[in-house]
Order: sequence, then structure tokens, then C-alpha cells
Amino acid sequence: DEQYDPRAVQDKWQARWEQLRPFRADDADGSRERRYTLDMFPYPSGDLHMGHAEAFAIGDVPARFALQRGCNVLHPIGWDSFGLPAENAAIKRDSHPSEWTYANIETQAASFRRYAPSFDWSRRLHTSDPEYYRWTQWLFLRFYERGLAYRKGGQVNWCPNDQTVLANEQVVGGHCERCGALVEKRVLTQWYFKITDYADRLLDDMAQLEGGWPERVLLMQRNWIGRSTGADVHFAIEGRAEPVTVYTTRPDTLFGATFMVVAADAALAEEIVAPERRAAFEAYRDEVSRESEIERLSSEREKTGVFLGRYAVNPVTGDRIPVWASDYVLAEYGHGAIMAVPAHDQRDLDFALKFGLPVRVVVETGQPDPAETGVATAGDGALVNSGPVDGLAKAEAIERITQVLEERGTGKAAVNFRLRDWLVSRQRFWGCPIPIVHCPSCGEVPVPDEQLPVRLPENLRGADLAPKGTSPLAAAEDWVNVDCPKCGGAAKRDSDTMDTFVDSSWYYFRYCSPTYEDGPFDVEAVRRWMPVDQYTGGVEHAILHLLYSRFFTKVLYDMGMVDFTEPFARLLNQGQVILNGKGMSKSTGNLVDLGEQIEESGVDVVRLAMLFSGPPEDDIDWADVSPSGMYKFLARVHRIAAEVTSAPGTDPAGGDAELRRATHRAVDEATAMIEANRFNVAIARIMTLVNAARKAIDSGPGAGDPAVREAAETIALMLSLFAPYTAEEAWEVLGHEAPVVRAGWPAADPALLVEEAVTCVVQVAGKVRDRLEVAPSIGEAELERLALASPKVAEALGGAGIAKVIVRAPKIVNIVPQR
Ligand code: ANZ
Ligand code: ZN
Repeated sequence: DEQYDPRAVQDKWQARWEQLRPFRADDADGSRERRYTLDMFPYPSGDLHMGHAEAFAIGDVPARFALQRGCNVLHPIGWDSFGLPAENAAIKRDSHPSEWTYANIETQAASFRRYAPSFDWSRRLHTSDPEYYRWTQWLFLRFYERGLAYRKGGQVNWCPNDQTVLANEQVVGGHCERCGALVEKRVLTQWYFKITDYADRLLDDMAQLEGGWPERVLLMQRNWIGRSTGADVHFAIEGRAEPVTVYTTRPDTLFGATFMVVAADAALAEEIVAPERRAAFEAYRDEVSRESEIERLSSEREKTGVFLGRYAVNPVTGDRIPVWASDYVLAEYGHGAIMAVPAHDQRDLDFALKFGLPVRVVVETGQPDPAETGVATAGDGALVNSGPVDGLAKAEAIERITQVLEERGTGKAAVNFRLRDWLVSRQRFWGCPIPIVHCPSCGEVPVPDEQLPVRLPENLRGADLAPKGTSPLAAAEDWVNVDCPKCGGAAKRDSDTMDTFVDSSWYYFRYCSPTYEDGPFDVEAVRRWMPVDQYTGGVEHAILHLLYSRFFTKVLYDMGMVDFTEPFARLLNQGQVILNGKGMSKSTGNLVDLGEQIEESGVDVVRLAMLFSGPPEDDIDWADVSPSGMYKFLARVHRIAAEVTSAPGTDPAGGDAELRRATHRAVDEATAMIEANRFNVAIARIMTLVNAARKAIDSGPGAGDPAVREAAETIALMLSLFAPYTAEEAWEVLGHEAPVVRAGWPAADPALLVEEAVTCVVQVAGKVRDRLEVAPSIGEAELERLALASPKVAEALGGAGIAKVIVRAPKIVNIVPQR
């Protein structure tokens, strides 16, 4: 039967592939080039959706491509299976989070098997398995030993809805990244990873990623780390022994510092406020503590503040300058205090104009007086009103003043980062327990390695897990009370769990040796497979997950466990699948169901539509997609294969020359497009070839021509990356043995890539003088140059000048001589 039935084809090959297992990575085989293609692993929230379908269709192309080119490919799958939604579901259903989690994983796994990415299923992992989180705990302890995991008290971000702390990275525009609630500040003791120790390396190593990662992701990381260079300047404070240090990127403007501002919520403000100003200060500070981060950082808002009744001394002018407190200075950045230069910093100017503080111009920019216009001048210019540095340009002045400060001991060059340490503890249940015991006599005691994993209790469920501001584990008496591993006395387990981003910071190492029991991974296996050659996933992870993974890799490098410092050589961010111009969402009903799409059109149609709609980075509006167009194309492919009558292995050399050229050109161009991640263009090339083959059958040499067979086989081989079921079926119909993914990648014959030449007639004064063999695509200028270079033309001109050249590429050049 020649009828193309996508469902039947799909069911047949899904079962066959389960037996053939063509996607197993071979650890032992060092003869083939190794390739590691990785997809960001899913969170098990219900079944797979359209976003997954797109991401995994895209991620599958480089994996299958490498496999067909003969590489030994590692393309694993697993689940990022700790996290809040499971816990919330468990509270609602009075169950344990593992029930919801593992049920959803099974649902997704079944959908994946049908959707058929080329996964090596034998390496499957789940971060919530004790076999996995044992090693998350082990890594935590190694971080702890190196001083990279520590506990400290301080102000933290608190989500009042999820009742847990959040990392800075999880606060987006002042709201909880997960639930959208307005984030509050609380003072709590929490666990941190000291990612700031790696700030310089996280920036500098990005040089290795240039060209391999999207420029915008590198930029986002750079901005997030936020390295700034300038100087620390010490200001003496009247009536206080200790000076106050401020950080500035503009030490050149020091002569223009006319007041100082301390963060209202910094301990320093509380400490230096004069007794008669205390009441006013405290009232203001309480007001500030109720403000959200976004309100504080808004430049639109009118400035607020309070005078602290104190004076500082400008170290270069000797002037007494007033010290104020305000909310526009952040307690956690630099030193929590600034020197205000209103003439050249807009926020300082707004503040000065509001409170009548002096404005002193120290850089002559040629712009009008800031005190009058209300616009601070930020441009470059010569220094003025600055004593010994008058006349210097900005860069020279920065250098000179920093030098003077260093000589006098009143300051020094300094670097600051926006990056803060990573807050990793969470007051929730469904996460990796922190392997620390708190003992009244020994303090913090690490759980010995041989006692790992510290397992989550299985007897907590439903209401036991309801958020109450402290971890539900704290209330689990039989779990939390332990003997101190050091002194044997009564002690308590740390009851917080780790941020799930800790779990996902190292899973790609684990895939290299997923059942290894002597460590988080087999060092040798990682040496063989890593770094990852291509990583595919959403741009929503441009900062968090990628930054944390890069940090982990550097720590592992310092531990001597890996010999590279960047985990992902190439990164591809796919766009989103949207509908009618809007993001898909269950709550608004603006949704396309993946399962229904597959029921209706089959996997190959969905995959092809995802890949053909545009470059992988672009969003796909499903309203614009034509599944029926994709179906027709696949049916044509199938029909061509069915019509071919020459035998497998027939030499195509004697076949139709035009079709052969079309075939080899398609191979050449599609290959280049796949390498450049332009999958939609590669598919368009295959479509062109399908049309050419159809034409050759219908109105050319017919289905028995060996060139038609060659085209049909080439189509099946290349289509295997995009519509694997149909490709496999066509390959079998053409008389070959499955699987097509092991059948190699077609090679373009360079001799067939040369365009067929056309003959161009060259006339002089209307008479044919020469004939040139040229490419049909030749440009007019090139053709004119060739015609004028012809000796026969020169002879015909006989030394006469040229009045005019008329070019009709590629067929005619007419040269009109001067009379
Ligand atoms: C004087 C000055 C003059 C400044 C001038 C700028 C322009 P980045 O680039 O982000 O590092 N600053 C320092 N600590 C601060 C804090 N805790 N909260 C708010 N602002 C703070 O910015 C550094 C600049 O931001 C510093 O340089 C300081 O203002 C301010 F014409 O000092 B500058
Ligand atoms: Zn103890």
C-alpha cells in the first residue's frame, strides 16, 4: 500500500527503535569522534507541552546530525524533579510530593518516547532520587570545606506567598520569579555559596564563549556580574575615630563632593546619627523598610532623605560636608555610603536640589550649569575647581587622584561587583536536605560522607508540608533530632533544603557516568565526554542556571576533578511557542495541547512544523503554522520513495544530470545550514529537492532513473533529522535496513556542485566576435570585464575607443566602438 499513514508509521518505528536502541552512547568506543549534545532537562509539571516539543525538536537536530556523521553521541535525558509545585500539589491532595513528581515523570517519559528525541535512555536520572541527591550533598560538603558554603545572618529576600527565602537571581523586578508575589525583606540566618569569589573568573572566562554563545546571553551575564572599577575613598567624620569609606567610579570628581549619603537601612547610619536627629532618622528608616526594591531603585521617584546631624571632611578640599541618609543608596553595594557629586551625578543632583545642598562643577563639559538646568553633566572634559588636577582629562585625573589618595593613605583603587553570594537554603520540604548537624557544643558539624544521603522523611504528607515560615522538616521530630556526629550528644539536623538550582548545576556531569557510586561522577568519563558540545534550552536561563553551572565547573576545576573551566562550548536558545501573538497559558485558555496536535497530525508533522517555521531563536506563532502543509510534504516524500523502481545500490552516475546536480546542491547547502543552526533553511532545501525529484518522475526520465533513486535516498537520509519516523519508513521502502540514523550522512560530490555553463555571445558593433562559457548566475560587471578582456574583441576594435557596452547577463554583451 502506497498510502502514507503517519500514525501507523510512527507506531511501527517507535516499537522497532526500542529494540534497535540506535541512540546508545558507547563509553568504550574511542574510535569515533565523541559528541555531547545536551537539552536543558525538564521539570515534571504535568505532561509535555508545546514549548517542550519545540525545544526538543531543535535539540534533536544536532544530536542526530552528529550520529549520522559517524560520531559517538551522548544525548541524555533526565528530570529536574525537586521543587515547589510538587509540594503544593501534595498539600492540596494530602499526599507525598514524590507521588505527584514520579507520576508526572512517567507521563512525560511516555510522551518523550513517542516524540522520539534520540535520547540514550539508559542514562536517565532524577535529581530527587537519593542516588542523585547523595552527591548534591557530597558537593555541598566539599564547598563547605573550601569555605565556599557558609551561613550568615542578614537581610534576605522573602516571598510571603511561598513562605521561603529567594536568591537575588529569583527576584525579578521586585517580584518572586516563581509566583509573582511582591518580595519582602527579612533578617534571617541562611546558607550561601560564595560565588563572589569567582566573579573575576566568571567574567574573564567568557572569552572562551565568544562565538559559541549568543551575544545577548553573554551581555546579560556580564551585566549581572557587573564589575566596576574606581576607588575607595576614606572620609574623616567629625566626632568619630573611624573614617567612613565610600566607593566611587569617579574619583576624578572628588573636588565636587559636597555632601555624603549613607544608606538609610545600613548599620552605619544607625551608628553615626547625632542624638538630636535620631527620632527623625528612625521614622524615616521605618518608612524605607516598607519600600520595595523597585520603588527604591526608581529614578522617577522624588528623592527622600534625612540629615544625620554629622559632618565629614572632604579629604582633598578639607571642606566640612553634611552627612545624610537616603534610600537611593543601597546598603549592600560598595560600602553602603557614597560621596555625592551633584554636578555630575543625576541622583545626587536631584537630592541636592530638593534639600538645598551645594552644587560644584568640577568637569568642564561645555554644557549649561546643572544647578540651573537640573541636569547633571556626565560627559568628558577638562577638570576645573580641582586645584592641582585642574586641566587634566577624566582618565588622567582618575589616575592622579587615586595616586594622591594612596600616598596619603586616604584611599585606594578598588573594584566592585554587582554579583552577590548565592543564597542556597530554602524553608521548604521537597528539596535536597542540607547535610549539616547543629550541635550545642560542637556548632556546625558536617554529616560524614559515609552517612550520605541524608534522606527526606517519607512519613510527612499533606498538611505537614504547609508553609509556615520555617522548614516543615524542623517539625519532623524523629528526623530532625540526631546524635552529633562529632561528640555523640543530642543535636539537630539543619532543616532547610537546597535551592533546586543547586541540583541542576551539575546534572550534566552525572550523565557521563549516571550510576557511578564512588563520587558525583567518574572523572575519566567526564574527561571523555565533556565539555558539552552543544546545549539547547530557553533564554529564561540566561543568568541563573548558566551562571551557577559555570561557577560549579570552576569549583570542580579547582578541586582537580575536571580539566576544563567552561561546561558548555556552544549554546542555542530557542524561542517560544506562542498563539495569536500571545504567550500560551492555561489560565487564559490561550493554549494548544501537544497531545491533541500529535493525535491529529502525528509527531513528524509537529516536529517539522516547529523546525520549519523560522530560525530556532525566533518565537513560533502556532496560529501561523500549517500542519496540513507539512503533512502534504511528508506524503510526497513517502510517495517518491514508493515509486522508485531502480534497485538499491544502482550507480547513479549515468542518471539524469540535472537532478543529480539538484541533489548534490541540496546536500551541500543543507549541511552548511545545519552546521549554522539554520534548520528551517535546511528543510527548505530538502523541499526543493523533493520538487525536483517529483518533476523528474512526472515529466523527466521517470521513476526508474538511478538519479531519482539517489534523490529519494538523499531525502530520507537528510529528513531523518527533522521527521525521523517518515524518514525511517521511506528508507525501508527504498529497500534499506533500519535504522536510517545509522546510515551515514550524504556527501556532496564537488564535481556536481559546479553550475552548468551557458554560452554568452560577445558582439562588437553588432557582429558576433567571441563566445564565452560563463556561469548562469554571473553578474553584469563580471561579464563586461570578461568580454573586454577577450583578445578577439580587442582585435575587432582595432584600437578604437569604446562608446558604450550593453550587457544582458548571462547571454549577450554588445560593445559599441567610438567612431
Ligand atoms: C561619585 C560619583 C560621581 C559617582 C559621578 C558617579 C558619578 P557602579 O558603576 O554601579 O559601580 N554608588 C556607590 N555605592 C553605592 C551604593 N551603595 N548605592 C548607590 N549608589 C552607589 O556605580 C558606582 C557609583 O554609584 C559610584 O560612583 C557612586 O556614585 C554610586 F559623577 O561616586 B559615584
Ligand atoms: Zn557535638
